Amino acid sequence: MSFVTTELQGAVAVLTIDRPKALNALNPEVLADLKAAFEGLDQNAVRCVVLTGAGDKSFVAGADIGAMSTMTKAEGEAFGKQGNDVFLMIESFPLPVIAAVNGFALGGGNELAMSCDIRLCADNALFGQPEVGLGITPGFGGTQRLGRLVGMGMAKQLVFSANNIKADEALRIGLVNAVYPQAELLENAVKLATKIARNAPIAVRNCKKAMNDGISLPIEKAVEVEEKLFGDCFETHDQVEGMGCFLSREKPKPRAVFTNN
Ligand code: DAK
Repeated sequence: MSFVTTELQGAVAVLTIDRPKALNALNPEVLADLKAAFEGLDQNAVRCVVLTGAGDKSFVAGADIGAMSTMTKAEGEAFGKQGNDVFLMIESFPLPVIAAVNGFALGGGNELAMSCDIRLCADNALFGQPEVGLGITPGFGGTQRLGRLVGMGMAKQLVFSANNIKADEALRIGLVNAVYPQAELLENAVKLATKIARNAPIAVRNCKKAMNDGISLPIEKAVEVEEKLFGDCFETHDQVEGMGCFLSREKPKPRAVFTNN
């Protein structure tokens, strides 16, 4: 029995964190299953991933407070490392990952959503970093990714105050890209993923890598990263087919299998 299910919808994989009785809170087993679910995806067949939570109440209500409450310093550190390793793997996963935030995204839940490339949410979503109220700092990247996404002033306000924000405020500050009625969230996430999945796979992967790798570099170095990944697209099937079809006014033929040539 895994705490994460995988469902394929064409070239889109929908991964669902399935621990609804605990509002999908992250314990070491859930984190291990999440890692295994990503690692188990066939990257030749899947072109985009949607990550969501089971039930209609919660994406992820945070790291598991019960599990953390009895941890020693060493265990806490190991748990923090396990979470950070999984979230870094998702952030640098070759395929785009869309978080479909269907309710609570608190603490580790917000941090998980922030390790995805794109966040869409339901109108009942609630975001926040409540950790300082529990006597800890955000431990899965919250002190680092929130400021990068919404600016340091707003991130500090959210982290220091432990205030939760609703979907409309998350949209206003740029934490999410769109808000949908709860019942329409997943279909809209899959629709966007399907649109992404139809584009040239090498180009999409290289865009993600260029944007992720470049963000922490000075612009002179960042454009070098872009040049390299731009150059990598040439002589690939996608580039030859994409440009050839534009010139001959044909529709590019979708490729069933990803190959790096
Ligand atoms: N952990 C464990 N169980 C949780 C949980 C959580 N985070 N959130 C909810 N649950 C469980 C509840 O205990 C309850 O279980 P039962 O009592 O039924 O067995 C069940 O889910 C339903 O929850 P409620 O009955 O409380 O449901 P309500 O609708 O009344 O309230 C709520 C929903 C989300 C407002 C409430 O459950 C809540 O406040 N939950 C905690 C939210 C929270 O504080 N999340 C942040 C957790 S801290 C680090 C590594 C990681 C982190 C930090 C450091 N290092 C190692 C450095 C991350 C920290 C966090 O994420």
